[in-house]
Amino acid sequence: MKYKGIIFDLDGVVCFTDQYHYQAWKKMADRIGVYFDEKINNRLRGVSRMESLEIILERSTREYSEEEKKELAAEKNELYRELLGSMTPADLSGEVKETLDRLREGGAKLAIGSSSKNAKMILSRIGLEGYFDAVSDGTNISRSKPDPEVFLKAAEFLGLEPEECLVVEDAKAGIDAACAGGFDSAGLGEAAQYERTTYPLNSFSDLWVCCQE
Ligand code: B16
Ligand code: MG
Repeated sequence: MKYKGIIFDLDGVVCFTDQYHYQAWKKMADRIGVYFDEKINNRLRGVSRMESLEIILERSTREYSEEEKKELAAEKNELYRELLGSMTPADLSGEVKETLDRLREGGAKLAIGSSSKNAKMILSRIGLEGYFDAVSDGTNISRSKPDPEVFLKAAEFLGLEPEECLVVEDAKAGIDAACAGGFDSAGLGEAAQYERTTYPLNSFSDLWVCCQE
C-alpha cells in the first residue's frame, strides 16, 4: 500500500447528508425571509456551520447580532438532527463499505476528517460507530477547512505523518486543507474536477487503485 493511513471526509464521501443540510437551512431561511436555493447550498460543502450561516445571511437585508446568529445556527442544527434521525445502515453504500474493508485488509489505518460536529451521530446512524481507527471532527478543532487542522489531528490520532496519509474529499475547501497540511488527496464530485487534487476519482472504489504502490 502506498499510504499507511487514509483520512476520509464524511459528508459527500462516506455518506450524503447534503439534502438534509439543505432542507434544514431552507426551513430556517424561509422563516426569517432570506432567499436560499440549491446553488447557494453548494457553497456550503465542507464549510463549518457558522461560516455556512454567514454565506446564507449575505442575502439578508438586516444585520444579525452574534447572539441571534448562534440562535439561528442552533435552530438549523435541531432541524438537521431531526432529519439525521431517519438515516439507517441502508444509507451506507455497499461500494463504500466493501472498499473500506478492502483498504483495511490491505493494511491501511482508516480515519474520519470531517468539519461536522454531528459526525459521531451520523457514523452511528449508518452503522459505522467504532469502525474507524480515529475520528477527527468539528468537536476537536478550532479552525475549519480550508485550514488543515482537522486532517493534521486525524493523522496525529493515527500516529502518522501527513506524507504517510491520503485525504479523500468531495469539496475544494477540503482539498485546499489537504494541500496546506502536506497530504496527497483523492477527489470525488467537484473535487475530482479541481486541479489541486492528486487523484481525481470517478467512484469511491477507484481509491483502491491510487493506494497501490
Ligand atoms: P455541522 P464534511 C461538513 O461535513 C458539511 O459538508 C458542511 O456542509 C457542514 O456545514 C459542516 O460539515 C458542519 O456540519 O453543522 O453538522 O457541524 O463534509 O466536512 O464531513
Ligand atoms: Mg464533504
